[in-house]
Amino acid sequence: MLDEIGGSVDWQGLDAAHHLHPFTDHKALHAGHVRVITGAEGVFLHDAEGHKILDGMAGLWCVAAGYSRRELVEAASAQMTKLPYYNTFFKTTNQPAVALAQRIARLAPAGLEHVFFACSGSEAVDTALRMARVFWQTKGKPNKKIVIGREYGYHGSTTLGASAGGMVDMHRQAGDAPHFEQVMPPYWYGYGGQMSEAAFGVYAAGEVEKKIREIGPENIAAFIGEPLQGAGGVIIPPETYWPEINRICKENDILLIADEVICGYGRTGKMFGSDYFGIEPDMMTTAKALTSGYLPLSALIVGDRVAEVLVNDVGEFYHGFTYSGHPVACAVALANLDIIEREALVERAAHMGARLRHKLREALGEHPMVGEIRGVGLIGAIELVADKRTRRFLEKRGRTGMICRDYCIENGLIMRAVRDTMVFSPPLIISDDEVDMLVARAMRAVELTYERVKGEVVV
Ligand code: PXG
Repeated sequence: MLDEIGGSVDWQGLDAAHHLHPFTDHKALHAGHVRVITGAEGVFLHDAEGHKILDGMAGLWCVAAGYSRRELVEAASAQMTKLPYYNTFFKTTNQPAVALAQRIARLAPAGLEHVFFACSGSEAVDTALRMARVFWQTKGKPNKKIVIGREYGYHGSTTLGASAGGMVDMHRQAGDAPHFEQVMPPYWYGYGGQMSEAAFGVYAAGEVEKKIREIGPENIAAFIGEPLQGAGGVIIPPETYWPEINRICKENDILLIADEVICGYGRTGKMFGSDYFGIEPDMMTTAKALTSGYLPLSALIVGDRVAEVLVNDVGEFYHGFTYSGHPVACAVALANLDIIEREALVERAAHMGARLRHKLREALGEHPMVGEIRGVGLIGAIELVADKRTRRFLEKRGRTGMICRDYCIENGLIMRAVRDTMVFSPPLIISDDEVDMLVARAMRAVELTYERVKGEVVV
């Protein structure tokens, strides 16, 4: 047991010797310092060196209910004692999986009534993409295979997920399956030029329409998009964008997949990002906050149009995972949704998010290096720029973000840097005082960063 090994173990050395990390340059990691996280409670993490750090990212956008929730531990323990595992393949099911599927169908927008379980967001995306193509095959349109995604989109790290996403570094490393296309993201701050946000939203949606005309709707299975693009830098589309996408997908008979892996279960101040933005999806991929990250679980929520074909016409869908509908993960998800509903965490995300943005704007809104502070519910971003009047980014994009991220950690706050965009997504249970603490630490980090790069910034 770890505790029995005690304090004499060189965890960092062993990590370097044996542990391969996700999305990591290992040589750079080994030259530096890996932080050993040893515990957590509420919104705080503890590391092996005794630091207590405010987790402004809720892990990786997932720990909605906060750390150290006994209820979730007890739900897992009770289910492990009763039925730790059984599969859902061969004419079997289990009670937590059924109860959770029903619960999710109740929470989801009308017309999305069926749920396919997997373990990760990537697997949910992969499932959605295969299901979309099988849907069209079954309808006698096997050429409808192409999936349109967006630059800076993130849909996970399986080969199909990487290909659907818009991260070019992933495409370059064998994440470039055929039949995927990308269009511009609805990133007004970066790409909006002289257009108003509303006009730019229509313009960016028009790029999807243009792409459809170019490749022909008879070749396109689906459009996939995050309601707001999380990993790409919390890119929040203008409110004109999604209504246009709804229309374009309908007119061209293309399935609309909303990737709700970050937005789902309250992050935006609504239960789903689709509720917030008025998206009318045929399928929604969800994961992360479904269990608050306590166990790996994802749920693809399937709308009636696709479900009817799947159930009545496809025959066997040759797809699934050993752990699809895992009873322990589903039991934890049920307990987690109890917390989210009982503590009104969705509503809390809306009002705490408003408070957080208000306080950030008070603290940093006038700062010469801060171009924009944006957010929806408890997810948001601070754009660090060279010239806030012209929205010009800093030279060597990404360098300043890294500096700021390191100052955040030194000051007891985890924020992620995406290029020079500082992003945050704290647990939905964050309190007033903790919001104030987050803002004070972010402000200090931005000021320290400014001292390092102010030569580049127009005052
Ligand atoms: N879709 C979206 C929208 C995501 O944000 C996935 C799919 C894939 O989920 P899994 O569970 O397979 O990781 C994600 C995951 C980051 C970061 O650095 C973001 C994610 C994962 C890891 C890092 O922002 N999002």
